[in-house]
Amino acid sequence: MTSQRYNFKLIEDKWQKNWAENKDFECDFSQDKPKYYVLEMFPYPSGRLHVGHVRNYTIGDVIARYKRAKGFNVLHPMGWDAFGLPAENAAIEKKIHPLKWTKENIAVMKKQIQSIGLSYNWSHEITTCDPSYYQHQQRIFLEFYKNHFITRKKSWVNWDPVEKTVLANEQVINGKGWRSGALVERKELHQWFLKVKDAAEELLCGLDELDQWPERVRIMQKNWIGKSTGATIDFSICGSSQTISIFTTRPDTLYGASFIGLSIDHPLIKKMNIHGEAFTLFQEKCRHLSTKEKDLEMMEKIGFDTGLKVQHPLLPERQMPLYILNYVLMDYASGAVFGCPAHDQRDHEIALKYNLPIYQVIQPEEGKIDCQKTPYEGEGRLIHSAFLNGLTIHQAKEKMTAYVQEKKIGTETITYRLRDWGISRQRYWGCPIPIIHCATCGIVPVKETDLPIILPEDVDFSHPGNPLDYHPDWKHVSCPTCGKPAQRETDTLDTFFDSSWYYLRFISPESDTIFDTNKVNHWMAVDQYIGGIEHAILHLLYSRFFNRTLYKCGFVNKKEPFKTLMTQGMVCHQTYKSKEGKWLFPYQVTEKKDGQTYVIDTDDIVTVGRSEKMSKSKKNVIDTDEMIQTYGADTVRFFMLSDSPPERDLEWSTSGIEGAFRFIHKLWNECIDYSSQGFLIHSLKDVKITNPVYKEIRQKTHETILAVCKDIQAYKHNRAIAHIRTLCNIIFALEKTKIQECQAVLTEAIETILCLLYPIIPHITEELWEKLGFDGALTHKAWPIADKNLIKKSFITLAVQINGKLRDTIEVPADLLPEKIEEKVKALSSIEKFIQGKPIKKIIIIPQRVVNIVV
Ligand code: ANZ
Ligand code: ZN
Repeated sequence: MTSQRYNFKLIEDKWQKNWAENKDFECDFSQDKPKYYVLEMFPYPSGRLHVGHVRNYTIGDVIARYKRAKGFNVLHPMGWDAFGLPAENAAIEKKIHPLKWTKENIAVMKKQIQSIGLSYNWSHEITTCDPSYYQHQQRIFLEFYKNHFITRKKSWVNWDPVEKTVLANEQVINGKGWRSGALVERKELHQWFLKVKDAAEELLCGLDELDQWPERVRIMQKNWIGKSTGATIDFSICGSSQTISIFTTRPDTLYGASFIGLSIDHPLIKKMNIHGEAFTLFQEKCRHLSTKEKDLEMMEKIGFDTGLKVQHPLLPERQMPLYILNYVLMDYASGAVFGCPAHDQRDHEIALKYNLPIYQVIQPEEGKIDCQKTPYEGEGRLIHSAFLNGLTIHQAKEKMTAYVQEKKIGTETITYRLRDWGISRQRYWGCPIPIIHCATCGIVPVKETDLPIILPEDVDFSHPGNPLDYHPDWKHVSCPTCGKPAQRETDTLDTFFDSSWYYLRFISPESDTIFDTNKVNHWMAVDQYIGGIEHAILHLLYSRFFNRTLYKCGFVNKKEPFKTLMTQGMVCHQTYKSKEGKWLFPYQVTEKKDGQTYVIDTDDIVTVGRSEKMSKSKKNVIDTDEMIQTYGADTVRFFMLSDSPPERDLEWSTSGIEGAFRFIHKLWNECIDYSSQGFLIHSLKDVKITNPVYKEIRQKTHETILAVCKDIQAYKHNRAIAHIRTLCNIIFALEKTKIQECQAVLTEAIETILCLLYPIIPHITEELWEKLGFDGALTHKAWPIADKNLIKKSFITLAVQINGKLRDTIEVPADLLPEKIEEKVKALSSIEKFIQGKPIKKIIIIPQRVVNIVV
């Protein structure tokens, strides 16, 4: 009976073909079913699917299949985030054209995805490097530009002088270019920006509405937006009419100011016309400043004394030196600070280094401190601060802010850490920016009718710098306004731009406008978005900004794009090291009976390290293709979902996957056994169940339906699986007889098990469904409904007291509401007897235990 063996290859192949041929997962734009849009973050086509992808998509697939069975019209699309640097690197290193490299990778990864049996609407597939996608992105760019959401301004970038290119922060390693090794320079370039900063407040407030997002993500976004309230105070330079505006979150410490610091990029510095070797040296040091915030925090704080003095606004006798400081950023607040070394770490470092006075102005409530040695940044009360003395920090902030406003030397100010989003990349493999630069007319947007601006394919990567710049004719065009020779913008768009609106394009990828507004308004917002926590800030914030901006331009009718968000945990694996201290792949080692782990080839002992996030550098990775080849997609899916809830890390282990494999085998064998012994499918309609054993099985079956529903909706897939396994164990252990009653109850249980397991392991359940002779395809079967009458409610017994004396007991459902309990207690005849018509003063309920009536 070889055909009865569990051959997952044949089965998985068969059903994947079947679903595709029947177009089982295509959704229509019908209004009669409620809509459900489930989306997993689309992948970058790097070449191979990572285990993390598989987990992400499997979680999404369970939700999509479950929602379909629940009667929803489900949109579940997949596509490719296909522009970006790796393709360009491949072009340079392997001499493959980025387009070819990308297309080949997509083909490989699509096959991998299909082998997992994911229920995608493949007719909605999009690829961001395709003109059919990016031409609409160019339309969005023009809309945003027209409505002043995009601007061009100068900004500092990391410049690799050898490669003649701008580097992303990640490409700067220890201050050097990652490929050339050249010392990175700061360079000011004209760049395109999305004005995210203007939306800071609404992006912050909008977080309150996202109550179905993980709290952790909302906090991360809040911190990133970084709202600070403080004051901007004007300081004047001694012997000059020049003033410097300074933002501070600590106006309470104004009497503690001992120096003033400017950013190296502050416009005043140019005016000062400083010369000399020392200044050149200082400038040189600043030239290699990182634009990374973490680096700025860690680096040595240095300053340059301009020799100028600044007047303290409240103390006529205090004139403070004016320094240029390497930790003051031009793009935060006004690019200037007043140094208060007693209460700020960075300022303290500077004061010690340049021997500047340290004035303590905050005193902790208790204990002694010495601010000359270490700065004090904690709570306390004001000292040495005239009218502020004795106040708390909070009170003093308010009082000082009011004071400077009244004296007209300052104002209350709110600032945000959030910066405008630089979207220009000096790169080839990205969406061309639809702008033309004309010597006469300036910046001229490309005419809508001239779109798309297609990326040329014939480019040369042998030259350093941006290939679009060196292309012989691509950038040379005539100005759309005056007709004179002009040049195309050769910067391309940051790939975060591509992924900030793909969820909208997915809805109507066929549309020849940006999107079909009717459909977009029907399907948005995304009901369930699933992805990695690494996107908690940038991608999610940019997408929120994009959607809100499209809303303002009248393109969509909802402000927030993602209603519910789930961030899945990492996939982890133990690490292995050889005796030489080299990392080993899991497939190179084996654990023997003695509990030790050995290298398979040499029998050398292996050091087993702790489980960590899978990463190529530590070789603790497993190949998903190989797993699917060995165990089948259903087993991989089952294991990934059963080990831990989606939000938690998943510990990959051979024993875990083998356990999953055994369960699936068992399920197969039990079902096949059942049908091959001539057991029939029996409807429960014609059978009366009297045997208590079978009654209990029915009850368990219906309880399982209810529990699994609850667990899937709460994203506790692991718990749902545990419930189904419990039911399976009961059924598998049952002595199966041909009594009608037994067969009918078993039929119901098996039918239910297959339905409940279907979203998790769809191939084998479809096959068994067909083999056992159930009606139709499981894919089209509605989700089972639990018969509430069959579910035993749990009851509890409460003691009933009158004025503290036990008078009776009462049995009530465990979840009965307090007011219902009161009603029931009042109706007890025993109680009436004791109360004898006296008015009840109050009823005290001690949950799960006592009801006390006070008369
Ligand atoms: C005086 C002071 C006294 C400050 C003190 C702190 C402690 P957050 O909270 O992040 O908004 N600052 C202002 N502009 C800056 C710039 N462009 N680059 C670097 N630092 C800047 O930080 C606000 C504080 O950072 C401000 O408050 C200012 O220093 C500094 F005991 O002013 B403070
Ligand atoms: Zn012109």
